[in-house]
Amino acid sequence: MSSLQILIVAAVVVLIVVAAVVLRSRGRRAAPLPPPGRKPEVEPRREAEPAVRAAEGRAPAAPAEVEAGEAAAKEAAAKEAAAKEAAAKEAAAKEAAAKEAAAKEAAAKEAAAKEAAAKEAAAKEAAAQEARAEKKRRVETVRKGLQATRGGLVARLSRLFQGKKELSPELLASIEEVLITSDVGARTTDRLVARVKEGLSGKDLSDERLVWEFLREEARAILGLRAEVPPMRAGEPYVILVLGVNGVGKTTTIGKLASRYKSEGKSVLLAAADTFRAAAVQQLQIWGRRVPCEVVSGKEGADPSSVAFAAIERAKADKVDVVIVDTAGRLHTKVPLMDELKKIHRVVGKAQEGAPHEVLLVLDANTGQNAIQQAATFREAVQVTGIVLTKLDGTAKGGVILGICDEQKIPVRFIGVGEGIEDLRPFEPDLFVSALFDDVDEVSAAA
Ligand SMILES: Nc1nc2c(ncn2[C@@H]2O[C@H](COP(=O)(O)OP(=O)(O)OP(=O)(O)O)[C@@H](O)[C@H]2O)c(=O)[nH]1
Ligand SMILES: [Mg+2]
Repeated sequence: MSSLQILIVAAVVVLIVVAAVVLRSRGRRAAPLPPPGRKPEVEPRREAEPAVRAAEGRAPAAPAEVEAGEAAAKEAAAKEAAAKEAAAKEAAAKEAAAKEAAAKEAAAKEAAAKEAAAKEAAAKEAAAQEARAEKKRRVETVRKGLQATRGGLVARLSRLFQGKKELSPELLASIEEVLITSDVGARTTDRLVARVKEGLSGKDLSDERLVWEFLREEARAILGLRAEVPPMRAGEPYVILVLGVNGVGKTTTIGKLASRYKSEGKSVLLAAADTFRAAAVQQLQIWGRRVPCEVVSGKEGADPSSVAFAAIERAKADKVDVVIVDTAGRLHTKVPLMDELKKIHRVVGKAQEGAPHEVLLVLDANTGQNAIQQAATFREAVQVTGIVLTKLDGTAKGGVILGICDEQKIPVRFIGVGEGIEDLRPFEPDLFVSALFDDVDEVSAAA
């Protein structure tokens, strides 16, 4: 082949190649776009960076490709926004639910607190009612024991004041007479009459309540002496020495007292230091079996102090809580009773430091004025810490209690209102005054 022929063939080949390239690029450009809103059947190829396109020998992205990319980006952004919105909604719902739960919990707590408060208030009211009923029961019991005194002193005073308009000298004289004959005592009667004169003159006495309120307050002031008794100490016997003339009720009171301490869970030991009568020891032993508790006694005629000493020694060894020492009310020896009692007091103090912790003087309410005299005599011999006034159940002379407290300034610790084991009551001035002067209905209303 000639060189010309070769040249022509080469030119033709070049032309064919150029034509092919041009046709290819035109064909691509003419490719139809998918209808709007419809996804292209084939995911449009993500346009490469211009540099890449150049490297591939392709032209930069055409406007249609850019639009498709923008739409995809918008769609992604919309999706992202929707996801964010959904997340925010979910968070808000969660927060609302948490708030609701917290509110419910707070409401439940409030309701529970209200219920608890209501229950507490109901319990308090029930306790107050029970306390009122209990006070009424106790006042009624003491009242029964004071029936005779109410019928004597109180009823007579009541009759005096009935319908009286003013405090005349005659009325004052009658009040004086009632008080004296109820064994209130001359000095206390004088003081009371003076106070009545001071407190009630010029007042309308036909208002009975005024009169009773006045007398009640006076009685309360006289009887409100406080007993100074040392506290019981664990491991040491608490020693109570019981004194009084014969027949006043010492041994009976000791039995009742022992029963009281036992019911409080204390261990008790009785010392039969009345050694002058065999019967006295036996009587205490009967009480010992009834309570029950141990009784320490000596031989008939033994030294009462030695019996008391031995009893305290035993109590210390056995770790007994309370020792109660019975004594004689009358001696058949030449030793005066008061000397004997002083000796017992001394010896008891040697057996146990600080003993006797209480010295109880037993007085029989029936003996009236004599009881005041007895209190004075015993007080001179030994330091009496308290009084037990017995047999209040059978006397109209209960007014003696006012005289004893007012004149001797010894607090009343217990009152005896019967022979039974339960018939010893701690003396509560308020209760006593209510039982003496008030109507039971008034007591329960005021409690
Ligand atoms: N009604 C009544 N009787 C009582 C009361 N206290 C004691 N008595 C009775 O009084 C009497 C004498 O009581 P006692 O305990 O033996 O008196 P006491 O002081 O130990 O007598 P002596 O050992 O002889 O000094 C007994 O019949 C008791 O039952 C009481 O509060 N009311
Ligand atoms: Mg006795």
